[in-house]
Amino acid sequence: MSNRLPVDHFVNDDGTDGWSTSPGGLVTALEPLMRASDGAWVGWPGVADKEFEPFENDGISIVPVTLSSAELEEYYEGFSNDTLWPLYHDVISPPAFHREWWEAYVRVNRRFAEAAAAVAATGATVWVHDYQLQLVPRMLRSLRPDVVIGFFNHIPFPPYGIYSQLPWRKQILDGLLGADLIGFQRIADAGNFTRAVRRLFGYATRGAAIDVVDPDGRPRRVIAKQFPISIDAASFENLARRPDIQERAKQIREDLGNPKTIMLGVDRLDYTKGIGHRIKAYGELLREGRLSVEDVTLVQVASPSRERVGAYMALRDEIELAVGRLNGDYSTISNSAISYYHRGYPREEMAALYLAADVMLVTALRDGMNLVAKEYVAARFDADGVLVLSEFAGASDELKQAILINPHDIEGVKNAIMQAVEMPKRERSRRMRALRKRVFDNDVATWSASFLETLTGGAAVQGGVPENLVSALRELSANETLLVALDFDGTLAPHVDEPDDARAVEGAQDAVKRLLELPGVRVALVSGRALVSLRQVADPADGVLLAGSHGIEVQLDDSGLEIDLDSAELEQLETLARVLERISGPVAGTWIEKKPAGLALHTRQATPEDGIGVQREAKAQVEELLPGLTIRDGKNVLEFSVRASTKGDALAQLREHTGADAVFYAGDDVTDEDAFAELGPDDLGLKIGPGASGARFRVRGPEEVAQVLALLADFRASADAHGEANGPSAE
Ligand code: GDG
Repeated sequence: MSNRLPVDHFVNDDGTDGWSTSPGGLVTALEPLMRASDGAWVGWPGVADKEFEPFENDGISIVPVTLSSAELEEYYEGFSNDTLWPLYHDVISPPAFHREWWEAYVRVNRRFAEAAAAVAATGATVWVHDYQLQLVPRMLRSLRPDVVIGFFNHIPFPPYGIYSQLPWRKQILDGLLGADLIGFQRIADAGNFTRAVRRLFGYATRGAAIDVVDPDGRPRRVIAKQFPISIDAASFENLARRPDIQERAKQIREDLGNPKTIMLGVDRLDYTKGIGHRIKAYGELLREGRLSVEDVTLVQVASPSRERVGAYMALRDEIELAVGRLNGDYSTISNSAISYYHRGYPREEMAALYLAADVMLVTALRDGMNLVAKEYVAARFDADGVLVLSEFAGASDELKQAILINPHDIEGVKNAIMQAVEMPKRERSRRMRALRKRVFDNDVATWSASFLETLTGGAAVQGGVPENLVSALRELSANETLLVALDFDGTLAPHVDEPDDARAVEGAQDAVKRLLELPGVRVALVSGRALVSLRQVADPADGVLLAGSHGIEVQLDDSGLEIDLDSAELEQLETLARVLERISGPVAGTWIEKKPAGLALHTRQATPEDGIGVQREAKAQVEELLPGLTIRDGKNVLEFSVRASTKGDALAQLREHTGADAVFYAGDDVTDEDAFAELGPDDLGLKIGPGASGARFRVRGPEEVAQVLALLADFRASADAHGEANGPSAE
């Protein structure tokens, strides 16, 4: 989730809506992952007052959130960009506090949270981005306690003395603490955040861990730490290596009159970027004769930004006045002091500019990271060029071989510029090589992987079977009798829209067959599916034990099975049916399905708003009329059941029935957590995919489960052959 979607809207010639992908670093980093995990991106499409239906773009579901033009003014231009932005950037410009802006911020954050709650699968991982959405984690957690929530703050987090000016300082912190993991650019930002939490909430913190208490009174651990963002370095280098881009870089140098030194600044026109400080230092060097326009020129790209916010209008006037003065004082007919461009350029032109520039000036007064600095480094495959970098940009924590400056110290900036202009080639390339190593070692893919690994336990992101799991399987296989209990959908079979279409992957089918034939091994399927539906995918005649409907229906042989509800349960079922029919009846796209001991309310074909509304209403009424009834959240479905049972209950029953010495359990769903909780130290739990889990091991998907089961069968077979397991065959 981010304020802006990674797509731009346009209108086709025939009046229909069209979408183009904006190729930002975030999209590049997350695209493969989102595609692989059936991901959705929730955000605002960039046009006010227009509603768009969710759609697919390049394999990613796009879920547009609507903003009115009044909300755009109050939530986005107002609270986000004229309250939070200046406050979080050291109050370089005074923040404005308006209660109506805050109210709009709350309202819009709630809309985002609801949109995510409506589309996230059970146990999904939701990654919320940036300061516009700081209330979303808490709101989302209360709507969907099952999802795992990460938050990343792209801008700095200010010291307490500044942060505490915010009239809504407690609400914002509380909003963020709804997340499981809160990521910052710098270690200093994470420290500022943790200190603010201690001051305002008194929670205990140890290192990155904060022990919070949720509104329901339950303790929970939140992690707050730094994850410095980066760029897709390889793709930037590839761009710079293109012959047409190199040709263009040469052309730029020629058009500027082939000066000895070209200096470059590339920034959004923002008061945090220190553009004025840069121009001032350069102007003084020209005035003092330390530099001359015959030898040196400055190219400044200032891309238009937030042009309806007063402080940005004033900044533009100020910068353009300074540029005009400098050119008036020092430019000649053949040499300009500054070439200033107030417009955006395509990425290709940016790469050519980076290649053409001998010195890159990044003089931000405060900047979360500053990706321009990293892009410059990535583009310089020739290991040339000098980076002058502000200490107040997050990038300076990593890019130590740049010439680091304090932009407020104008004399210091001037000396740094002179050092850059005069730096010998050998030193330039030594520094640039070190900078490049850093940027390529820590690119945006590493960044997102390490964030997600911390959030979800991570192995989910990689393929294959981890080494420590292999040895645990070997150990497990040596037990005398073994129960292999498996969830079906998402574990043996990939998730599909129609349950009837689900099939276990081939390797898993083979491995299960082998396990069934091995002495001392029992195999069970433990599923949320009703038993009838489970029988479609596994045959009890083959010896598979079945536990359906989260353990309400357990089949331990190949005879038929009916479950008998007692009269109290039947009465509850009747009430439940009445309530659900009343709520779902009038709403198109919702329907009720009969379950062995309850009912399921489906909202898959309703609009997201209707779906959320119907679910919320149903939950509230059922909780009131039938307190204690089991309710399960699924993707676009709510399941109510009059008999309380969990997969944990099912597993306990199966363990007792088989008398197994050890249990292997694998599952991907939140409901599988009840089963993991049943496992003892000699058992082995395997979580499939991302999401918080009590399982000891984790793999990516059904293909990996197949490999794991095959390994287990191999170990077991060879243990039998060597008489290590004293199973029935050995007796
Ligand atoms: C925020 C934080 C943090 C700029 N002009 C043009 C253009 N750009 C591209 C740059 C770069 C990006 O925009 C700017 O990123 P920065 O990191 O420099 O700064 P912010 O926009 O303030 O970003 C910042 C970042 O979030 C990520 O977390 O680093 O601290 O403030 O990629 O190349 N791109 C094109 N034409 C332009 O005219 N194509």
